[in-house]
Amino acid sequence: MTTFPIEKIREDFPILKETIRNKPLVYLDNAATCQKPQVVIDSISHLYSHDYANVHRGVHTLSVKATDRYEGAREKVRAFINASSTKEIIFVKGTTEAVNLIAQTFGKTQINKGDEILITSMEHHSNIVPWQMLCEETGAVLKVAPINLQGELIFKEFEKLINDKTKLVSVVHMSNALGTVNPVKKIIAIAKSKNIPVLLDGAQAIPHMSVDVQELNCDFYAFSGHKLYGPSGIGVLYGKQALLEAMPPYQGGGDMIRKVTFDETEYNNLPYKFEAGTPSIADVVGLGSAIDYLSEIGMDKIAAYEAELLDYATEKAKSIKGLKIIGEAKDKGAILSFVLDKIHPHDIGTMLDSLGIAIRAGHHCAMPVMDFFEVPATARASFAMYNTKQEIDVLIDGIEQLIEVFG
Ligand code: C6P
Repeated sequence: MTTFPIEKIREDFPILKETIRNKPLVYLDNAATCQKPQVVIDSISHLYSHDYANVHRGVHTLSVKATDRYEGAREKVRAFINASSTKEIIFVKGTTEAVNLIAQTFGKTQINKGDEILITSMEHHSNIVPWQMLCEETGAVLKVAPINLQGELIFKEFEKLINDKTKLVSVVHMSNALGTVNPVKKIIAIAKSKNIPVLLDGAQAIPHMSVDVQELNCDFYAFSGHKLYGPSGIGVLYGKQALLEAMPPYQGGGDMIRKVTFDETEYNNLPYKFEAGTPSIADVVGLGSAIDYLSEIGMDKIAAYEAELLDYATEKAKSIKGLKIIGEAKDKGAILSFVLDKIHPHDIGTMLDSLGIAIRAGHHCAMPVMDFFEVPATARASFAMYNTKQEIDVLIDGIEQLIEVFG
């Protein structure tokens, strides 16, 4: 048993004191978005109350203060994922925008007719659709590496799909629908041996484990602030400097330029070349506070605690007759996707809500995963560091109750 400061952590999240339908809230929809600690809420409020102005534009004191806080948060992100420079940290709206940015810039300039982009069959739609759109525009081909019935990537098949035509490998670090943690180091090593760049969709991995982009040696890493205890509407694209330098801008406008005439425009240095327009200043600052908060607790401690939660929940779930877990990879993050005999996942979600338990029921924006497992949807309980075994007991009791009612 780890000595994880769970009581103190729960105190830090005001929403956890809410009641839903007269029951204490049991929030198990963290893969969709997670709740915010008071320090994040306060940092946004403090910025707007004391330090707010536009960034990079004014010589006045408030603008300098706001710019310092904005750029300070960029340095926090850099340190958190161990990028070698803040030039490699691009603020975007979220994982979805990060993948689209790569597709529309790197993709449009480096990927041509007949070239191949390799993904896996456990991807979120955000790591499928932007590539389909690019393939439609360029005539490139999307290749999909298969998974097995445990929800693991079949590495041998993945390896076979890499060839001279592969121009990008883009894979999810941790699956939102299954919880599978992909063998990303192995994936990157094989891609690198053939000089193929790798993009990791880190939307789910980032809140659950420590991520070191230099150690991983990935070329791009994308994640969303709202799944990392930070605000929604902000996310990060990490990219290796040399690749980012060579890429054209994503959008045109203020801040991404050095000089504009009607004849031509000279683009700004990294990272600003990719940050057109007034950014989401307060959300960046809030994300910086979330990173401070997590760093103080320690990502390794969080990972160890959540592994205990997942083991506990998995064991209990397995003891329920008629419950089938979807996604049983050996290496798995804190996500429990399941179906029940004869009860539709939406009914599971609605019934659990009446007990104050928030889970997600649906296809989780991963329809091909549902097709593979031949289910229309799953019920998904996803855990965060503020969840407890007692809450898992409430979930398991709730499932048992609904089996009695519907089953
Ligand atoms: N998954 C879920 O309930 P955005 O929406 O841009 O912040 O993140 C998109 C995204 C990309 N990749 C993965 C692996 C994800 O899990 C998500 C978001 C949420 O599972 C909402 S669909």
